[in-house]
Amino acid sequence: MGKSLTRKILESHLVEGEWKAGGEIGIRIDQTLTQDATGTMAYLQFEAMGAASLATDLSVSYIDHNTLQMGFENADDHRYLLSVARRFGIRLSRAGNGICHQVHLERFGLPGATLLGSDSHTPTGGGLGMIAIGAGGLDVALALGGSPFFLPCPEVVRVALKGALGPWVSAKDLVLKMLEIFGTKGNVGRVFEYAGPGLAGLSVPERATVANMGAECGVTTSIFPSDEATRLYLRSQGRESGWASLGPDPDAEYAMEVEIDLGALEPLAAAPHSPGNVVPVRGLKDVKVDQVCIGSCTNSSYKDLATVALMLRGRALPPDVSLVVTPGSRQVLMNIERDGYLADFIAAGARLVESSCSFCIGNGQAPASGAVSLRSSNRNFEGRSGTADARVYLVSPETAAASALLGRIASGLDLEAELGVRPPSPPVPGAFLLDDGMIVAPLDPKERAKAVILRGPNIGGPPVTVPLPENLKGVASIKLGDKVTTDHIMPAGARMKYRSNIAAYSAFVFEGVDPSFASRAAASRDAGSHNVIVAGLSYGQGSSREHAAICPAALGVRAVIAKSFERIHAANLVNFGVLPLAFASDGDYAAVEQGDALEIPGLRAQVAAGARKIRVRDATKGLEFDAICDLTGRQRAIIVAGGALAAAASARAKEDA
Ligand code: MIC
Ligand code: SF4
Repeated sequence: MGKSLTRKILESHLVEGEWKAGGEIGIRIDQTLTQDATGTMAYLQFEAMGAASLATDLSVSYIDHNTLQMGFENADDHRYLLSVARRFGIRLSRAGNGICHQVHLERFGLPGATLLGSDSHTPTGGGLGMIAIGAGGLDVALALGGSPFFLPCPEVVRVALKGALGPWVSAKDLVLKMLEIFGTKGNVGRVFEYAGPGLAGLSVPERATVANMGAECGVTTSIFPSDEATRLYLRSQGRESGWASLGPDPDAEYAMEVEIDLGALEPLAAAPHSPGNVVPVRGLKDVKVDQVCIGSCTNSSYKDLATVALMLRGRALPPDVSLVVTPGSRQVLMNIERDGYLADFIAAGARLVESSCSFCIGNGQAPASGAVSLRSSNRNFEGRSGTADARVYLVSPETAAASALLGRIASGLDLEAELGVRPPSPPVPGAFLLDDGMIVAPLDPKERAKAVILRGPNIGGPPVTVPLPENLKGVASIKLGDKVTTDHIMPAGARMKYRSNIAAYSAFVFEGVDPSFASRAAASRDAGSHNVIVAGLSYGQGSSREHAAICPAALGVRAVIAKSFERIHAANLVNFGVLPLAFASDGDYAAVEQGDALEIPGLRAQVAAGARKIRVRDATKGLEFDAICDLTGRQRAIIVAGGALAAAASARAKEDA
């Protein structure tokens, strides 16, 4: 049997384990990326590891999430990141240069390479035929120092595309279809590998949209072959020499296969409050729209914005609709300016925000109370927009623009029927205007040692972890339902400025869910008790932010017992010494209540000995149940040591001895 493209790339990077579904493999990482909101912690940890230089081929630190500088904290972070980049030979993409995934696709992604990024949308690079995976900052820091990245050997799903997208239907509708088919849970450990004749009509930025939002299904990554479209894209970026033709063997074996007829797709939307809540746009016609935001790492390429500009050309927006446009990168902005599209936005009354994450992460542009906001981004979790009761729909740029013009949810088909607007097909430049002036090149190796790392008062220390307690004796400090996201655990938006300061950020754990959690947990920690989080299915969906593990750990959380976990968050919990345990039955979950006293006698010994079933005692209810500990030997050693930093330090100490 032949091999999938996923398998070929992973096997060519294999340093530990073997190709066997479910087993753990360790791979060599060629490239890394970080962004400011996860990067400061990643580099604080990299510093703490004491590595002198980088082991990767290329590492880029992006500043894109928090660029508003509503206080000194952001600026302190930016300055720290620049100084660290200088010290270690990392490239730095300055604030204003664009969103990490868009810029990485444009300037650095390479077919056949591996990329590890401290952001859950790192799989965007799969649009270029690379294995691009999101992880916590500590995993990226370890990869920077040359450690392999460990992941469960994936189950590869072949997604065969046939036909071509119809008018007013775009790549976003394809990935929304994938979300309709696969949902946002139950896909942990899978890779979506796209194939089939329908690929020919999809450009790299369109493929990147699909790979980007595969993250919402919870897959490890998504990947497209590297073909003629890839070559043309790299050529337009002046990087054709990086191209190689890559694809699966003709008789490649897959765990599962689905077929999608692109011609049968229609405009879709993810309704509030989950990307998996997919419905046809035609069913939403009566919904009045207050705000429309076009941008984010999902949909802010040149083609996306040129298409929207042509739809707006010569037209004005209704007075009660606010249209926000955030170009994905400075390159996109310069090129739409060169080609006249920027003028269309300005003339139509769109509001321009600098190239950054902006509205997508709730950093500005919060909708009015109860408002409907249509966004071209990838997440519509409740409250993420900055307005607790806003209703956010995720749509394609075409649907967003049509809705902005009509003032209610509408697809391009409706716009064509009502205003006679024809589907635009802007020519995509064969050669983009290129300018890397806002990417700071690494210093000459001789100069690096002289670079001073600059820390302002907002830069705290790396996380402090303590070994796993011998016995757990504590309390179920909070009981949660299904699909708790990392946005619930650690709010972003206005709170993001504390990302470099664990003590300050910890005060906001579960802020939007249970505002008294942090003080309650801190009090029980200070009284010498351990905190345990109890949750339902898919705990830790969404972002890669490791603060969702670090800050609860700082509040004394030693274990999370959930019905199931999302991949990145489970790995982050392990990295920070918090034990993820799974309920064996729904009944056990139902029995435990918030406030119950929980005990696990001999916890450390059981974890170290490889026990799969761990007996939990609910002293309040007077009952006992087995929770499942599905960790590898490597992960158990990390948990017992109190986290990956502690484990790496003790490994180094052994080497030195
Ligand atoms: C997000 O989209 O939620 C973020 C902000 O990009 C996160 C990273 C973070 O929390 O810093 C992600 O997706 O990983
Ligand atoms: Fe930034 Fe939004 Fe993309 Fe996250 S999903 S990287 S916040 S644009």
